[in-house]
Parts: sequence; structure tokens; C-alpha cells
Amino acid sequence: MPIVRPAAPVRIDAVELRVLHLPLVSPFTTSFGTETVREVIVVRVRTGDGDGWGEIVTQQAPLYSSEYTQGAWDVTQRFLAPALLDAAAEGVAPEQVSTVLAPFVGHRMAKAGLELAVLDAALRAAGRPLGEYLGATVDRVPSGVSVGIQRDPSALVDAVGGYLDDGYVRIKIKIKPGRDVADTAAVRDAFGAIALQVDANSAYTLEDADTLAELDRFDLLLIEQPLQEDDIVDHAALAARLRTPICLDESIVSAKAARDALALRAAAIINIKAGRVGGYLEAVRVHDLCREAGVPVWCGGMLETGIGRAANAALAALPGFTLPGDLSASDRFYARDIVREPIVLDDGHVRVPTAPGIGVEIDPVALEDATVARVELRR
Ligand code: SMG
Ligand code: MG
Repeated sequence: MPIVRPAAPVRIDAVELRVLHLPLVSPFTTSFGTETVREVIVVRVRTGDGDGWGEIVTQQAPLYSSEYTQGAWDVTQRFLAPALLDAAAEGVAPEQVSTVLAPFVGHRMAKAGLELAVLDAALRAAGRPLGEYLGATVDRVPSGVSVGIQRDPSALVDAVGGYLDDGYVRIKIKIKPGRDVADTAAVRDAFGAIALQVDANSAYTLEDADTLAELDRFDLLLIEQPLQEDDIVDHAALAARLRTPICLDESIVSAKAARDALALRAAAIINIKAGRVGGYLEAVRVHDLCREAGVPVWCGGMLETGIGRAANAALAALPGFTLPGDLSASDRFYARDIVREPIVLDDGHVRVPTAPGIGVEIDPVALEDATVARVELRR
């Protein structure tokens, strides 16, 4: 459903941006590389009624998508934040932020971070939680975990076993050519009928269809983004050759892209990430059109800090999110989160925050300790 009750405009006096470096509790390996430190941008908007917080989920290098942290840092300071500050001199409502930033092509993660900060400020001022605003219908959401590629299949089985012991209700393993069928078989053999899915992060081509079809025998919930971001037609061709449902992640950069992918039968399931589609409001639009089409969605993750993690829990509480998301606890990635109430796992679920705005408070000392660059922009 569209946003039922819009939020009042806020006047923005300043935008603060910080680059953070957060060490990961263990290296995270995907088909495109290994990360040991999460580099992320935190946004604070300062208004007469208090602060609002957002997060720009770019990574240090443009490997997952074309966006990357120094690019987001530059475009936000040079174009996005000045446009927002200009528009917000007399007040800007969260629903207007995407229109204000629309003249600048792309840079969706940067735009999403700014929009979230405005949403947080506006909803805190109004005493309304983000979940209620977005249309949440549950107070907790099932928690899945994304497991990186390990040294070998037996190390993968150990890692997955640990997460199952923690209570995660769904396992996603990362795959790449040469680390697909055997890894998946090892996890299936070790743990039986767990809810299991795989994510290729664009590592294959249509030529690999026979290999990917071998995964059909494992009864996976889905295979995520096997081909390139712009391979919509090839994904449709691949879907016709697999029994396993194809889920698109990288390809779905907007509600329009989601509509096209569904029309072409390139995806049977969609991973929704607010950063990738330009914000939580566009994420709701993707949710709404998928729900209308009877297509299941789930909430993806970008190794968020507690800011994005809290907001993702609110988003995942919408009724179309019928599959568990990559909504793990803060300690899945971080020994120390930058919020006072780290996201925790409770019986395989994550609680949807009920306090106003994103519903979590920043830990100023943890934030300061993680900050490697800071800038404040004013009108
Ligand atoms: O936040 O739990 C998380 C990470 C989930 O695997 C995850 N994200 O393609 O879905 C994905 C990846 C993108 C980030 S990879 C560095
Ligand atoms: Mg993915």
C-alpha cells in the first residue's frame, strides 16, 4: 500500500557526513572479493526539531554495483546535499526528497542515505516509528543469514552450523564458478531440509546454464542474481531452463526495473534493498507492485550498521515480505555496532523497532571511534 499518512516537512540546517571503518568479525567473501573492514557513510541531518540519521551503503570499491564510497562522498557533497539543503530551507517532507534529487542521474545509494536521514528526523519529530509509517504489519521478522565463501566446503559446513546454532531460520551461501555444486551439496548433506538459498552476485553467464541446473536437485528456495545486472533477457532464458526460482538483486535498481523484470519473466522472486533502489519509499513501491503481482519479496542486506539494520527490520515487516531476509544481528558482522541497542536475534527473529524514527539511538563514542573522515555542509 502507498504511504498512508505522509510526514510533515522538516527544515534542514546542516548535513553531516562521516566515513566509518568498522572491522568485520570475520572476512566476508563473495564472488567479487573479500572484505575485512566495512567502509560506510553515515548521514546526520540537523533540524530545528533534532537530528535524523541515515546510512549510505556503498562499499569501498565498485564491485557489487557502480557506486562506491568515495564516489558517494563526492556526489553527496558536490550535488545531493546542496540540493537538499536548498530545498529544505523552507522545509522538505521525506516524500519530496527523491524528487529534489531526481535531476542527478543514478547514485541511488547516496540518495537513499539522505532520504533515510530526512525520514528519521521527520518521524522522530512526529513521534512516529518508521515501521508504522511504511506500513508494517508485524512486530518481528524472521532472520536469515548470508554466509560468505569459505576456504573449502567443510569450513562452510562449520560456519553454517554455527549460524544454525545461533537460531537463524534461513541460510544463504555465496557461490561462484568452481564453488557452487560441491558447496551446496555439502551444506544440504550436513543439515538436511533447512531453508537454503544461494547468491552468485553476477558471477555466471548463460553458458553456465548446465552447471546452474545441477543446483536444481538441492531444492533451494532460490538462486540470487546468477547473471550480470543488465542481463534481464538472459535471466529470463535461464529461468526457463531451471526449476529453482531466480531471484534478482543487482538488476532491480527501481520499481520500473522490477516491473520490467517481472514482465519479461526474468525473476520469480525479488530481493529488495532500499539503498540499491534509491530509498525506503522506492523500496515500498517495489514491494507494492510485487505484492500486486503475487511475487514474493525479501529484504536484502548491505552489511548495514545498526542504522540501516533497524530501518531494514521496519521495511521487512510489510506484508509482501514473505521470505526471510538478510536481516542478521549486529554481531553477525560487528563486534561493536554504532547504536546503543544493537540488533539482536530472538528465537530466530529480529524485533521491529517501536521508538520514533528508525527507533535506535546512536552511540556517540562508538560513532566517533569508527569515524575516519567527517564533513559538515550548511546552506
Ligand atoms: O547484510 O547480511 C548482510 C549481507 C547480505 O549477502 C549480502 N549482501 O548480494 O546480497 C548481496 C550482498 C551484497 C553485499 S556483498 C559485500
Ligand atoms: Mg545478493
